Amino acid sequence: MEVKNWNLEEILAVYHTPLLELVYRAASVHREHHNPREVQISTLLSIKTGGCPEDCGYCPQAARYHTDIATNDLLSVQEVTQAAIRAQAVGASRLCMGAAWRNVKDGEEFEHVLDLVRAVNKLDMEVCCTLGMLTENQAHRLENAGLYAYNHNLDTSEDFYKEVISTRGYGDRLATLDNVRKTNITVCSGGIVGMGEAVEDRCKMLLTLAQLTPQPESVPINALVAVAGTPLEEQQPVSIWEMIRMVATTRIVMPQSTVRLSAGRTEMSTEGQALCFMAGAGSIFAGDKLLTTPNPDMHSDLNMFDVLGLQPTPAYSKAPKREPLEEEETAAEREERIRWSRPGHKIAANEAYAAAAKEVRKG
Ligand code: SAM
Ligand code: DTB
Ligand code: SF4
Repeated sequence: MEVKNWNLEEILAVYHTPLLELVYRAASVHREHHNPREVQISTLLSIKTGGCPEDCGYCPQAARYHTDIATNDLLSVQEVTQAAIRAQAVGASRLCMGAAWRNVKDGEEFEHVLDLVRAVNKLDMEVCCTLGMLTENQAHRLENAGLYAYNHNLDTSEDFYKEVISTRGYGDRLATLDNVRKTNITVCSGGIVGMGEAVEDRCKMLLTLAQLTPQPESVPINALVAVAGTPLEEQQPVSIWEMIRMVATTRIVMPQSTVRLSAGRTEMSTEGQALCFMAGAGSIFAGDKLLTTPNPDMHSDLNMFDVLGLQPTPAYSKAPKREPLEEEETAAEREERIRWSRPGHKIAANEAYAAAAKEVRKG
């Protein structure tokens, strides 16, 4: 299929289309490429929580801020398998395992993650990981273990990113997506709305994603969950109309991608979410918790599916399952000299919140 070559002005024009016309147009594109009756139920599982060395201004898992989350080390194969089976029993066909890491490091912990991937893959669930920055070799090892998708968000535009994060660079995010692309793992990359960014930043992020070849198979759209103790705690919840516009614009600009209505649904009514599904959202995260923050309870989501006449998407409807492969013996030893960048510029809010957290710890 020929992919349209978008520019920023065109994407902005789509975003600013009168709302009902925008939803109608997005719904029409959605129907051409996806089954509008189906929405995938995905489940998030934090396999390693908190204590992260990064300074992402939105994130409750950054060790330098004082937030009220329970940290934990890597979950066992048994704990993950049980969580996956529970999720599958209520209709989930995809499990996304998240780790509060800056990047994947070779060694015992990565070997354990490969075991987790093999265990979930055996259950015939689409297995996704979000583990931070990833080298090409690590991507191949995850591929061999049967990983179906890798999530690594651009979060926002390159310019606004610098106002939110100083410990990692936008170029490294893109390099990680490129490494994933060198494998058969599908790419999942999107961002967050409501961090104080301009509409132009949202559209610039969509432009960057749309220009990837091929475009990402999945694009999660998160509404910021403003968590006490993080530098973005004072951000006001983003309006549902902006979420609908963002979902619809994503759908139009990347027609084949699964648009994932991700964090922030506790603030959204069923009616608001219905318009997001109409506008092309094809997945939700279900279960009481996202990684560390609350999510609507399963019962109310199943009720929403009932009211809206939606069905959960079965596993592997967009790309076939792959069986795990034997690893080449040399794979783990192949030398890679990756140096991830650390821009290290000053972000006043991040520094103030880190300093305040230090005081709390002292006291
Ligand atoms: N540490 C890895 C990384 O940053 O790539 C993986 C886990 S990280 C929690 C995954 C994504 O969750 C982030 O890129 C961000 O888009 C999203 N996220 C984190 N905190 C959030 C929040 N408070 N509200 C909305 N989305 C959030
Ligand atoms: C994504 O885009 N959103 C999910 C998933 N990918 C990893 C994460 C949302 C996290 C929300 C904050 C929390 O619960 O810690
Ligand atoms: Fe760490 Fe990821 Fe949170 Fe950033 S978003 S602080 S990298 S867990």
